[in-house]
Amino acid sequence: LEISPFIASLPKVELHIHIEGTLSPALRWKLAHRNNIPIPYKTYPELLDSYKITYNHRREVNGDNGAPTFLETYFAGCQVLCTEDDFYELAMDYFRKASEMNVRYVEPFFDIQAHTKRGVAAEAVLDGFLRAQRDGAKVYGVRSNWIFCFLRDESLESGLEAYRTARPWGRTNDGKGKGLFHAVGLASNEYDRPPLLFEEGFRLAKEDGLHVTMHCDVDQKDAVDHVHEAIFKVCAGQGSERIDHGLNAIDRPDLIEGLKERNIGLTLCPHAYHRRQATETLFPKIRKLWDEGVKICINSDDPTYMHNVWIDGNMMKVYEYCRFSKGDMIRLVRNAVEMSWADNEVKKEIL
Ligand code: ES4
Ligand code: ZN
Repeated sequence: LEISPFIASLPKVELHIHIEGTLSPALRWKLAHRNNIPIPYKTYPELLDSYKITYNHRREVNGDNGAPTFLETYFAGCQVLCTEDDFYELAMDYFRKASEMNVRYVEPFFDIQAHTKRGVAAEAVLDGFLRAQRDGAKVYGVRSNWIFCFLRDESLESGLEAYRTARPWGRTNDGKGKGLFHAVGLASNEYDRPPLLFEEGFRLAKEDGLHVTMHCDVDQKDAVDHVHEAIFKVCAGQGSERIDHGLNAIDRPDLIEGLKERNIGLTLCPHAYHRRQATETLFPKIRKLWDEGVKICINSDDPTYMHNVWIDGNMMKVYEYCRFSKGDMIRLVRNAVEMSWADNEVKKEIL
């Protein structure tokens, strides 16, 4: 699908993008050589070819054919990120790309445990992103508030330790934080890892005055149960403030009602689902959520690992396949502003 001038010029807000999922093959190649990190591709074209494959979320889908899963390829890409400058460059590359797409405001996720477990200092990750947060706004006019993600396939204890380490970079309600991140999320492999396992992490973050969101990815095992927990159970029944994906809510009226009643919005990533669902199956579901009055916005997830489809390509898909009007598309961006955790003064300035 070619990006239409209307979609290209529309001001945009991105609320569901993993910064590590924006690592371009070019930067990965450069950093691999700069940091002396071996990568399993002898030439740059071979590396490029590896991005054309659609990897499965679970090994069992094709039997164990030795192919890596999607998340294995994503974490393999992370290995070249070592120094503060690497994290700065990763984020600045993204902010440049965002400004080219008329993205005005972003809430990027970061997976600090993916880096500390390789021996990278937490300070390198956080200071690199902090510098990019400031320079991205100054140089490219893209403002950002970041989201610390717990890796849900690691232990709760590992997540809590990462949170304690990162906490001085958060916008905590003691007023002492550096203001990089203002929310926590939950990412990585959710197989048998329901949101409630991380309730203590969410509670700590809430006590610190941070916002809370969590992934409930599409068609995972127990998907509707995870959505139910995210709406009704996490943090003393207050639920989460947003859900990342959450498309399976469409299968149950009580979940649709819960989302509407509690004004919990879904950050959808259409192309991520379109990789495995037919057009005629997927887009009517998104259209139905919209018609039911569930608050949704359109995002890109891991664009460089998803055929290089960014937020503009994702918006183009729903514009075309959900038959949304131009007014609907503007409403989707307004939804993103409302769902965002920007300060009210910033919200007024975004569009
Ligand atoms: C992710 Cl596609 C996906 N699912 C879960 N966690 C993630 N982190 C980055 N991409
Ligand atoms: Zn995601």
